Amino acid sequence: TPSTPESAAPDVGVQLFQLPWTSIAEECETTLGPNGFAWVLTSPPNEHIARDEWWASYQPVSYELETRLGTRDEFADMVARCDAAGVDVIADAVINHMTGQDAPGAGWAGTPYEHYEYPGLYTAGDFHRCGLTSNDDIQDYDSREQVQTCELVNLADLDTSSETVRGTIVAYLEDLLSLGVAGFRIDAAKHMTAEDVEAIVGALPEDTRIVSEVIRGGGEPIVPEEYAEFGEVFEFTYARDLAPPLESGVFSDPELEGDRPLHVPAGGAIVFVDNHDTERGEADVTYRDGPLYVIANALMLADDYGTPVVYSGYAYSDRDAGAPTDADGRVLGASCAGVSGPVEDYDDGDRTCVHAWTAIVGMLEFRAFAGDAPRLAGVDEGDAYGFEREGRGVVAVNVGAEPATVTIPTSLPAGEYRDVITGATRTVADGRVVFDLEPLGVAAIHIGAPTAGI
Ligand code: LAG
Ligand code: CA
Repeated sequence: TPSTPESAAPDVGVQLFQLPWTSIAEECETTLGPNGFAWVLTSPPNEHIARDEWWASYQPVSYELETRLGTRDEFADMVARCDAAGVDVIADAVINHMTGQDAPGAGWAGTPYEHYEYPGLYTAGDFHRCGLTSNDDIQDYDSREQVQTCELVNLADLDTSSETVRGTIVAYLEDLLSLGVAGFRIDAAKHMTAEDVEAIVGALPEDTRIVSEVIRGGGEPIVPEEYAEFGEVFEFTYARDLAPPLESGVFSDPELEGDRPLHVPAGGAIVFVDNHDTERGEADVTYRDGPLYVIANALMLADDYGTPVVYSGYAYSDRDAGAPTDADGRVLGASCAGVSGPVEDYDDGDRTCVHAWTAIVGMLEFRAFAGDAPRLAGVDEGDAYGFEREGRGVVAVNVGAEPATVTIPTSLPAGEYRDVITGATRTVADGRVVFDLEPLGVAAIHIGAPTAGI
């Protein structure tokens, strides 16, 4: 029996989209901590406009920590409980803009506002009014100036070059840090200059984790690399590369030596199969694809590139529909206990609970044992494909509708291993492992789960 190596430090995150703070705290204790998730990305924690659509969260009214996902006290309690469960909290920081409402109104917590007036926080002079387009909206993504100083879908664009604006944003982020959050997703980072974002996050403690959302756009002048200088960035290219082979059955290995083309260096890359925007947009494989989505996640979690974040949201047929609420508009809590995989038919509002799926949890275990072992050249046999993480584990997938077999050479010691996906026994012999795979099946073995030597 091979000796069990030290597990790698957990690195995988999960985006719990529009899940209330009390439920995230529960998930940290029951599912995320025990299964080795390292961090959770929450939806924005600050006061937003009072509307039913999920995207109300992306229209800040104030920096009071009162939202339909929970109160300040609930947020603080969540951070403490997740921390105790070994799970860091990363908050979604919406700092590029305020609301996009032309009419005056009051926020979720009752704070009055106008499009360019936020009493006690910002006044008209704190906003860019770019004057470059007819309505001040961004129209041309090839124009750096428009993207960074005009308005993203009418959202009042903060002048993040201003010292007073920066100071107000820093005070908000410091407040969240005082409650124990580990860091921030910087929403719409592309719409602020890298210099502005760097100045803001540079005012925070050194160990604050920063993940900038900079959607890579072909030929656009603003690139994620600019923001990788002072933190991590979401690498959108990764998800774009994942889906086509799942649909065609034709796999090819990524660049296995050095940096991947059109990807930021691995150390600063956050990768994902989809997120709340791409599942409503460019993503070809989402929760709706059930087993194929499991395969996409398994390949990401098995990979040696970047830090994965699993996405866990809710089913919807209307892209604007918010998560289910009570009569007062508070988002209902939900538990993922007992959810073991995707289902065929979701009702609108059902939580997908991807982070609780057996296959995802199994791949977290695989990943912990794979550590920093390099990914080796893969084998593509018909609709099946698989690869080894050198000496640590082997993963295989079948994207076809028929059973398939793939034989992968491996340096894992001969013996029998527990498949972390199905629980079946898989045999390594003569320097190879033969995986018999169900239609749309996944299998993975690792050096930490031998059941017998041969
Ligand atoms: C993001 N990252 O850069 C978020 O991940 C993304 O979800 C946000 O868009 C966007 N940037 C602003 O933070 C979401 C929705 C939009 C929504 C926007 C503001 O995808 O649909 O726009 O949040 O709430 C909505 C309407 C627009 C309208 C705008 C202003 O769809 O038609 O112009 O609100 O009222
Ligand atoms: Ca801006």
